Formats: sequence, C-alpha cells, structure tokens
Amino acid sequence: MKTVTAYAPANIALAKYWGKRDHRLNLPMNGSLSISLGCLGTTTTIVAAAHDGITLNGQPVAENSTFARRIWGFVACFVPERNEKIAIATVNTIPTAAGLASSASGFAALTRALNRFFECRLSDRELSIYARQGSGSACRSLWHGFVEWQCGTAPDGSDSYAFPLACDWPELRLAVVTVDSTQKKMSSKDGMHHTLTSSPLYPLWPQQTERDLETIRAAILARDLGALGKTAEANALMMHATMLAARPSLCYWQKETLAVLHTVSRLREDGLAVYATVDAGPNVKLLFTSADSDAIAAAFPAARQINPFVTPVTDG
Ligand code: 2P0
Repeated sequence: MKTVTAYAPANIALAKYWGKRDHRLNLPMNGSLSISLGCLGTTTTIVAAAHDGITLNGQPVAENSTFARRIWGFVACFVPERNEKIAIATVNTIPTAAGLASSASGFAALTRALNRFFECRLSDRELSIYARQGSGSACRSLWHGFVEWQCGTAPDGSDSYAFPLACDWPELRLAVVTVDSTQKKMSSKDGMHHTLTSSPLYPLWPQQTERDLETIRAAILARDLGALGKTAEANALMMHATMLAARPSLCYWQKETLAVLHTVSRLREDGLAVYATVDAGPNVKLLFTSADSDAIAAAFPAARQINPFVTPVTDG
C-alpha cells in the first residue's frame, strides 16, 4: 500500500506576522522570523484508500467539519486533479495542554506529505508558498531551527516564502509557561484583520517589525541572547499593544500572563538572562540558554522546557 509520512515542527515567531495584505493568499504586511520547536510538531501520514478520510490524533474527523473542509480545500489547491482517494492521518506531538498552535506544523507536514505522495517534486520555495496558503505561519514550519519568511511584494505571492537560516545554536532553550490551554476567543486570522483595520497604532507595526527582524537575524548570527531576547520581547509587546489599541480593544492576555511577564523582568533584574514572547493567546514562551535551565525550572516549575535543536527522526 502506498504510504508516505512527513513531520513538521511547530514554530514560535521572534519577529512576528500580524496582518495580511492579501487574505486569500495569506500575504503578510511584513517579514517574520521564527524558531522551530524540534520534537513538538505534527506527523502526517497519507495512505492510498478506498475513500477520502481524515483522522486527527487517531479520531475520525467529521466530513463537514471546518477542519476537514480546510484540509480538503488545501489538498484540492495542491493537487487539482487527483485520481487516487487518500486517508490522511494527522498526529500532533504538541501537547494540547501547552496551548501552542498546531496549524503551522499541520499544514507544513501536510504539504510535505502531499508532495511526496503525489510525487510533485516541488522545490522548497514552492512548498513554502503552498504551506503559506494553508496557514501563514506554516510556511516557516517546513524547517527546523531559525527560519525567515520574507514578505515579498508580488501580488501573486511568488516572492513571499520562507527559508532556513544556516545557523544553529545548541545552547538555546525555550520554555512554555501555560496560563490557559483552552481555545482562544478570536482566531489569529480575525484578530489580525481587526487590528489592521481598526488600530490607530497599526501603521507603525510593519516597519518596526522589519527593523526588529534585521536586529534579530544579526543577533542570531552573533549568538547574542541579550540582543535577540530584548528585541523579540519588545516585538511581542508591540504586537499586543497594537491589538490593545484596536477598537474595540483586543486582548489575548489573562492576568497570569502579566504576572509571568513581571516575574521575567524581576528575574532579569536579578541577573538571569531570560526573555519572553507571547503569541495570539495568554501563554508565555521564554528564551534562555541551557546554563540557566535549572534557574528557569526553579522559577517556573510547571513550564515545559524545549531544546529546539533536538529533532525527531520520523520522516520516511
Ligand atoms: C506568528 N501568529 O508570526 C504570529 C504571531 C500569531 C501571533 O502566525 O490566518 O495561524 O492562518 O495566516 O499563521 C498565527 O497566525 O494565521 C500567527 P493565518 P496563522 O507566528
């Protein structure tokens, strides 16, 4: 039986994507730069089958669900004419309780699996362009390590794709401080649209993020955690400030989010090199190095620590 399996990691943006210049193609207002999460991600298996079907973490997905419609819409875009029926099995290694998004790794793994199953032999650039259309941040989840998504200017999106940065940093660590793992009230897609169309601060966002991206890229190449962390934290706070200024205001934080951010700043005052970033939700992600793993575990005993440069061997 013809079977292919592909894995893609989840990712956390250090310079963030928040706002689209084209909704259909998921073209961003600015470039972004992320770090992939190694062993936390999605494994997608495609098998030739008598009927089309999808399972998610072993459970069948209803044909008419939003999830299934989104997946089949993506498959139809990737392979407009197909003769074979397929069973798509998606397994997330991202613990649901971690409150991390799985759409990025999900669409990236699906893109790689479809490319192999239907023997499309697309280039990495083409794969990234397809993954982007499934979910913007998915275009960055095709690779491990640091990944940059260049904004591009072409109306058809042909120059808006991601690529890996040739730089690893084995001592770098992430930790996820979970404040709340329930589904957020407003999707990123709707949140971006609302912010872009109603926040008077939004015009400042794309240009500042492009500058932050440059600073972060240079900090990565120099392995300068201070410059990386300070800029990533400021970028995340600016994204949330821009949302807070939307009308009506959009706030993904909970009071515990702010408490964690205060703790991070206090730890820094005490000399610990730790920095925070927050995506479109209440959970906080920390950046630090392996030398401070124990100190971070002491300050945040429930936080899940991740070594982004340890990657699974599940492709085949
Ligand atoms: C990012 N986020 O750069 C930003 C930071 C959330 C906050 O990309 O509408 O699921 O599918 O393109 O990629 C989440 O948005 O949105 C996201 P769509 P996506 O990681």
